Amino acid sequence: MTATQKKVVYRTCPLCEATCGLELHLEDREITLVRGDRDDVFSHGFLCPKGTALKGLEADPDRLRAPQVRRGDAWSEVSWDDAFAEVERGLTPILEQHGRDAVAVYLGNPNVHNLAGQMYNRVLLQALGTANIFSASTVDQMPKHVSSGLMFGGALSIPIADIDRTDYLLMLGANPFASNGSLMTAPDFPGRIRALRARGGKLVVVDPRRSKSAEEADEHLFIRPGTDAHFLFALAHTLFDEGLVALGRLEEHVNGFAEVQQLAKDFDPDTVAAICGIDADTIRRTARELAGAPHAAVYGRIGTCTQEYGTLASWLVDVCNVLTGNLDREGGAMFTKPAHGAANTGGTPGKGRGVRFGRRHSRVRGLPERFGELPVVCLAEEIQTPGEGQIRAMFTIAGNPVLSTPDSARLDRAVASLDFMVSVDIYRNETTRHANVILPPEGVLARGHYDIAFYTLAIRNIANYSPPSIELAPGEMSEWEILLRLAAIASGQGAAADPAALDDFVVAGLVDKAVGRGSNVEGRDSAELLESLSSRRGPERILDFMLRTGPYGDGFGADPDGLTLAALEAEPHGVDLGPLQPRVPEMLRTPSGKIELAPEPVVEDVARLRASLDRANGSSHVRGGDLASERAPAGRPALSRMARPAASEAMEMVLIGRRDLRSNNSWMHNVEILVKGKERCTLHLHPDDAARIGVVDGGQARVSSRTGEVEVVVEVTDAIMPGVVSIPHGWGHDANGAEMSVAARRPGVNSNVLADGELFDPLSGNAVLNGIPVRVAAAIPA
Ligand SMILES: Nc1nc2c(c(=O)[nH]1)N[C@H]1C(S)=C(S)[C@@H](COP(=O)(O)OP(=O)(O)OC[C@H]3O[C@@H](n4cnc5c(=O)[nH]c(N)nc54)[C@H](O)[C@@H]3O)O[C@H]1N2
Ligand SMILES: Nc1nc2c(c(=O)[nH]1)N[C@H]1C(S)=C(S)[C@@H](COP(=O)(O)OP(=O)(O)OC[C@H]3O[C@@H](n4cnc5c(=O)[nH]c(N)nc54)[C@H](O)[C@@H]3O)O[C@H]1N2
Ligand code: SF4
Ligand SMILES: [Mo]
Repeated sequence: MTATQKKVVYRTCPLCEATCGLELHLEDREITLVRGDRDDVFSHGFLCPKGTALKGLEADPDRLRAPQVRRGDAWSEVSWDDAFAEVERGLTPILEQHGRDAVAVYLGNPNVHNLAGQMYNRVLLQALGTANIFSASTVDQMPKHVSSGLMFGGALSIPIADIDRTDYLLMLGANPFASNGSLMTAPDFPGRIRALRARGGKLVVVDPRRSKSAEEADEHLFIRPGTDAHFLFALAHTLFDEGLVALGRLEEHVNGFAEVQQLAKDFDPDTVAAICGIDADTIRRTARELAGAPHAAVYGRIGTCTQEYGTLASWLVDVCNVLTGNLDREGGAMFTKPAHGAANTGGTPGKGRGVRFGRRHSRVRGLPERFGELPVVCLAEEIQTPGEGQIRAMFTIAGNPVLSTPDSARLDRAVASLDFMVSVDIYRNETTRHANVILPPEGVLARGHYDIAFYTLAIRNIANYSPPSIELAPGEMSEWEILLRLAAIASGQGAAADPAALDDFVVAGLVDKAVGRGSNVEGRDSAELLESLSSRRGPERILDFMLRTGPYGDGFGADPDGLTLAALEAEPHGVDLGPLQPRVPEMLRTPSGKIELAPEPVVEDVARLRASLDRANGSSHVRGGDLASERAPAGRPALSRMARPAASEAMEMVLIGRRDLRSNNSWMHNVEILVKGKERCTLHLHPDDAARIGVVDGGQARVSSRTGEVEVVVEVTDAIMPGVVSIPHGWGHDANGAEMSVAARRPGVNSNVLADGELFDPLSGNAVLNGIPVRVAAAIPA
């Protein structure tokens, strides 16, 4: 018998955007202890309960460890070769008979948390050649990509609030005390907020709920769901009205200033107050404080994106940053310069092609693509509507759309009706139970990690690579290899093709492109560069290449002190490349070389927002029944739905979501230590509303919308606005055929059966998940 191998390793936590450094104590393949890595250059020892739960996740007996094939309702474990052969058998005839678009892909959130997804999904997408690409982005941040693309010329040119140096943070629709931050990578967000306040700064939170972040703030403004754009426009109006606009050094870099001034005229605080529920004096004072603070930043997240005016709100966040001179300024909202490079660090500095939209449209509803993908609100109809181009097969990669996306009862039926489905996933859950083949990747410990996505959106320039902590177990396959083998099948090379050859091909393509133009290896010999990468394979080889050609890279010898993957391997606690630096105009990639403050598609959509002013003013006395009969048109839920019925009737309300510190969208509810204790999937209901409906704390309410109905446990709390209810998403683990035994014991309900696929932000195609019209009643016991 060999002795137990004990070791301590340092890894970046892959579970959320905060990128905390973990210190893991291992015995052989098992995690025995998780601690925050005190020497991590970014997180300095911070971790949250999910980080600790990595131990339970790795050990979870329900986590799939071998490929699964379904015949009817029966699942069996098969070898990798058999699994890929099954994929080839299922996929090939569909591609041959019905064409490339007959196969859809849905990419879920964990893809942005691992190297395989970041680097190899596009290889699979290219091999498939389908127009039917969907992802969690259109139930999340797509509006921010659209507004940033239009304003700055790149989907990922997203301004990041410089919270370590700001004096005033206006935060809308985010609850980093639960989420640990998003589109703003800042490990120990809570500590950074406390530091902001300790140095005399102010945090203002705008949210229909008094969230934990709101409790920790200097000021909390309750806002009616879906009215952030109105509120932000009223701030801009006040800035203009009171002569508080000061672009500073941005002046020469901005187009469209006069147009924004003109647009803001209609949104005076007195008009807007009635709509957003924040009084006019408070709006004016907030604008003055924002303008008066030496350094200030406006930051909006999920609550401002997943709503009816998601793109307008996302745009206005940055309009306010520009108008107060805080964009691209220390302590304001700045652009990260990531070590692995980005679209805005390559090519010609200061100018670019900008973004182009709507090259394709969805078949059934005609919704335009954004950045190569279609809105996920279209997925079910594209599966269910017969005709040329109908989706008959689907890949889901690290996604659980049956819980995560709107009208999920319908989507569940649609997915069940597919001719063939393949899931790359670690669980058999509500979505993957419908697959014919599930291909589970290796555990977290057996893979290398580097946060490509989140070091692009971080409050400092950070680079930190975690090598695999253990070898692949016998029978395990790494996710990048799975993706390449699927790509080989999709491109007709067959199930037995060698993924190594495809990997070589991918890298050679990247190198060729870089030597072609606009990089620190321009004009160099491709073969020489490939040779110096040749000791590595898979994601590590590509990462090394990216780092070396990135803005701090060694340029393959051009700068011997520059970054390489080897240099990062020598720094297990990461490398801190410093605070964010001003980057305008160098980072701009708009055709004009300017910040486009009033991009045309946005200006057009302002008309819709302006129309809502009249609608709201005309309908502020709407009674309960009126809204039930008024079927909201696409992209446009009715604005004012706070009407009150008599006691114990169904009440018209609006539904929003929330996150809990111990959850991770839908997929970590199978880890015991995260779900034990009090019920978390509850309906938050204001005491006044509870009294009207006739339901008490701990009772059951029935919540229904146009698309579905749930019965849910009520938590009466004055932390939520009257007229608004909240249910967290990612629950509803009672599906037949799923294999998540812990989650099934506390299933909760799926709030997305209530989310209406007809409601979306037209500019981005993003789903409306906050501000859904619902009726709430006491559930009558059966
Ligand atoms: N009502 C409402 N709905 C929402 C939201 C909301 O706020 N309200 N939020 C939305 C947001 S922001 C998001 S990002 C989406 C998330 O939507 P999805 O990405 O569709 O859902 P997740 O719950 O993140 O599911 C992740 C899947 O990946 C699997 N997985 C985990 N790790 C790995 C891995 O390493 N490799 C592979 N291959 N699979 C893995 C899990 O088992 C799970 O099946 O939900 C959205 N839905
Ligand atoms: N613990 C935990 N952490 C997570 C996740 C998780 O599921 N659990 N998911 C991760 C993912 S994928 C993401 S995208 C991020 C999201 O990170 P955040 O954006 O911080 O998400 P939430 O914590 O849901 O906070 C959103 C807030 O918006 C409020 N809100 C709802 N509607 C509106 C509105 O119309 N206007 C305004 N102003 N506010 C509104 C809600 O009440 C809520 O407090 O979190 C990530 N981190
Ligand atoms: S905050 Fe996010 S990155 Fe940090 S330990 Fe928790 S889950 Fe991991
Ligand atoms: Mo997300």
